[in-house]
Amino acid sequence: SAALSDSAVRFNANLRSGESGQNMNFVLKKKLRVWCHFPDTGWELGNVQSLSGQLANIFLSDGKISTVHVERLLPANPNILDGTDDLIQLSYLNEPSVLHSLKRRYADDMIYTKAGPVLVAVNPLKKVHICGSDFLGAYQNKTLDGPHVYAVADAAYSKMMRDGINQSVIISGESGAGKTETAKIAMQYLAALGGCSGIEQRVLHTNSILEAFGNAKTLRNDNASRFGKLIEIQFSASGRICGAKIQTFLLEKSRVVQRAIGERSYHIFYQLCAGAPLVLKDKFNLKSAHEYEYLNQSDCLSISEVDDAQMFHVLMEAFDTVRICKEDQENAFAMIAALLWLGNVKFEVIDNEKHVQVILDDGVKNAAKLMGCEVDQLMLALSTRTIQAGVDSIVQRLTLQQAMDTRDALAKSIYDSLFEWLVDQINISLEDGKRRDGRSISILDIYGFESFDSNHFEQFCINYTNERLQQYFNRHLFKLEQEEYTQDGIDWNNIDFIDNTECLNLFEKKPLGILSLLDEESNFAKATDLTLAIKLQKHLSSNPCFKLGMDGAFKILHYAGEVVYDTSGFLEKNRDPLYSDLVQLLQSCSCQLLRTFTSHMLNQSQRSTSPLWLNGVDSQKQSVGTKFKAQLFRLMQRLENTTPHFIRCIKPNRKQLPGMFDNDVVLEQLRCCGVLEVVKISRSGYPTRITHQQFAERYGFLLLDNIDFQDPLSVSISILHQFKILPQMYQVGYTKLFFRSGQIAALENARKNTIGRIVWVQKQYRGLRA
Ligand code: AOV
Ligand code: MG
Repeated sequence: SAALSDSAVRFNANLRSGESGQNMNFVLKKKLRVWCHFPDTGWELGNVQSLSGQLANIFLSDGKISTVHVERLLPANPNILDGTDDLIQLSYLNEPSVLHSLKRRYADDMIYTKAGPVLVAVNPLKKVHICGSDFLGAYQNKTLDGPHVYAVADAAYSKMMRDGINQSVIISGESGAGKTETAKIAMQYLAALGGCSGIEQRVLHTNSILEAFGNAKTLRNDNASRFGKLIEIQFSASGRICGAKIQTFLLEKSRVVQRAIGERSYHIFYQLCAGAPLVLKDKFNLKSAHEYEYLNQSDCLSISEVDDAQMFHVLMEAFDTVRICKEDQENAFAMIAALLWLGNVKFEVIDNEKHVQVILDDGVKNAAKLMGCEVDQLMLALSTRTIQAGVDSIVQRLTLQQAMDTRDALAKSIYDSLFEWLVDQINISLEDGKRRDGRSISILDIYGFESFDSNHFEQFCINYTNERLQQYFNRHLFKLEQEEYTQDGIDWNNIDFIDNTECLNLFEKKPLGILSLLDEESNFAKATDLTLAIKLQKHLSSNPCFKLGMDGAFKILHYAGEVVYDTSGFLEKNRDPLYSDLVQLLQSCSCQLLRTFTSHMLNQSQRSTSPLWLNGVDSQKQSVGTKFKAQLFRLMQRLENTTPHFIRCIKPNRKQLPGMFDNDVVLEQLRCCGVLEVVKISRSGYPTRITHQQFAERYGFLLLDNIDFQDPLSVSISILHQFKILPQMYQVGYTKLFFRSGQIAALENARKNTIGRIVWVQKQYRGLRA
């Protein structure tokens, strides 16, 4: 039957938005290739055989004939366009065609495809031979110019050198889509291009360090980044790498003490247990990973095909290359060991009110030794809390839950500080002391969009970051582009894109956005996760991106899909309390690193001049959500001062398997990130733009006729006429000329030849005189 299900109609309507009915009529009349949509099997390729009314007989590629309602058909591209390397070249731009192109290429290990100005990278999940020195050289010499991360890095570099403007490479995509690998490939190219002093090797090796301490196995990705990273690679005026600066964003510190079954904590814990040399093992009293509570609780200690011991050696080499001194390395490892032992600290209930004391065993003894404090001191800090009551202070014993939370809070804040301290040490090592201001290329690699069965405050922050980034992508590829056409008064039909402003408002609006409401609730001592859920429901139910879920959960309709968040733990994680007893403990430790951390913790909390400890907690501390939002705003501002280059990573399936291209999974990602719309806009758009003045200055001397007018616009028009640029290939705006792609090439060529001739004549002339 030709009856269409609701979803198919919606689906089709969605697809048709890019395709005029005219195209389809043409294809039907000429009996050309078409895509047929079948509810069970999806899109299939076929040829129109006959047509009667709204029903078409289609000869499918498997030899069968099927009768299909024309609503289920879309035009397919001629085979010559199969596997085209820029989607912009497709005659028909619809979802099945785009999918087909990507799939064809993917099957041949061609994982990169251009979508207008954006590079689409489909994760191969296996080694493909398209990187390495041969390819580096080929892109450098321009003997290869097909779509590649190298080509993007090359374009950024050339533009930086030519225009003197800082560039950025912005890599986005879901968790496991390949962002981090792509970022490394881009860095590799820049290192090859701008390297000579050896600093480029140091820059490259920072990846191994940051991944050991900031990446972990999740259910989505065996090497998932649990922090965001912006690395600014700095260049000298001659285009050589002279330094780098890394900025990181909100590390998921809860992972150190807790995570879902089947996931791991940070790689470094397992690497140290497996690979530490005997001296260190002795010194830290190290056992194997399964003996530590912090590691064995999630039923996952190893990653298939990863040798943690070997990775530890890679890490130590990276430390040496980046020039982190041995002492610092060992101090960092000692901290990791201290955290492992801290996780083994156990408590026993000692009275009817469920108050506890620490059991004196290996756990607390080793932890105290590695932290450089007395065992008694540590035991006391983990089982009691000092509370200020007027001028007096009262020491209160903790319950089991409170004591475990205190222990975990200590572990989390030590790890977080350790990570930041490491980033600081790396930055000190990569700093170019002589630099005033210069050119740079920044590469952004953040944690990708995540949706699990159960999502918490961490996913909330990660997905918020991705919304911000999507907004930046939209702004640059749609809004600014279209605004520029309109402002300059040229003919233009606006292209729709999925605007995510509403969703960002849901997060950011004051006072009625989630972050503000969360802060407000965090300030109530009596608030619970349930009162938070009720508050959100009360104020946000009118936002179309918000829905209340069951049992204190809420849903957000993200650009990349719907995610259900569990409010449990939101308040505590947002408050991220800093207990005065713990701060005092750390300050009294003989371990220098821990004392450094405390000053950092205190600084971070941005307290007023007089410390305000309420019930043993620093109440002046800025909430995690608010701090993170401010950080993101600063990031966006920094990116605004660069020329962005976008790479969209796509994961081909949800199983992390090579060679498996799941149409639905890919399509979903293409839709969410607006790749199709980007192609549409750049195809109908005018990617080259230049002011009348610049154009006249650059090409004016090519004019054959002597013209007596001087105004740039008239000069420009004469040039356009002389070179017979077709009127449909450009538009004249109030201040600029807008060209479709490929038009400037002919002019540039003429310019180069003419200059070549002039130089030749000058040489001859000089030769004659000499
Ligand atoms: P992500 O950065 O986008 O996820 P990764 O870059 O970590 O994803 O990629 C996930 C895995 O895919 C890697 O560990 C590799 O096994 C494989 N992979 C990715 N790109 C390539 C490539 N170009 N060639 C070969 N294998 C690749 V997350 O950090 O989870 O958002 O938070
Ligand atoms: Mg990553």
